[in-house]
Amino acid sequence: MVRGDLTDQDVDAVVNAANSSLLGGGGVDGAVHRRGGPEILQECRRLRAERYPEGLPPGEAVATTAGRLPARWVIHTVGPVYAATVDRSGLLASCHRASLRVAQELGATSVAFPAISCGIYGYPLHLAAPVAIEAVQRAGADLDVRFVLFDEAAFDAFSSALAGPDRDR
Ligand code: AR6
Repeated sequence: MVRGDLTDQDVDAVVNAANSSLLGGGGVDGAVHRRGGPEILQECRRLRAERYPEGLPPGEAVATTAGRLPARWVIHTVGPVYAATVDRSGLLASCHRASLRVAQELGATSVAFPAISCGIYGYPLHLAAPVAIEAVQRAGADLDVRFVLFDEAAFDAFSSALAGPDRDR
């Protein structure tokens, strides 16, 4: 659990909170493409043409080079857009599981996640944090996993979720 910028992380793989188009956007996705450079977009375009003509579905993950980032790979995943009336936590958990699976296939030993869906996609931090943490814990992957939280609110929510529901007793 660290507070910081995903694009600074010196890990094998960083997970990007992308959208189905894989062609960039705002938030962490914008930062990844801006700092990683055009090589990432080039591979994303190829993935769209060859494997995902309709886009990457929410809950799935796919890797590209990390271009000029310190990491070796970017694992792009698409989180769910939050909706108060529909439980999309299964998709959010799936993003984490799928990203870890891709990381292991690549041979990565360390992975950094942002707070997927907690920005533009509107997922409340206190709901997303336990889902994300439990998904990673349950995956039981033999990897060094780090959550990189951009602001204090996100860091606090993820820290509380890691401490668990019994922390105040
Ligand atoms: N490092 C770490 N975390 C960051 C950074 C950064 N550089 N920048 C933002 N965050 P978001 P989403 C935090 O909106 O909700 C894009 O347009 C941010 O404060 O990046 O999954 C995509 O293309 C928040 O806590 O992702 C999609 O269209 C968290 O990262 C859409 O946004 C996620 O916020 C995806 O929305």
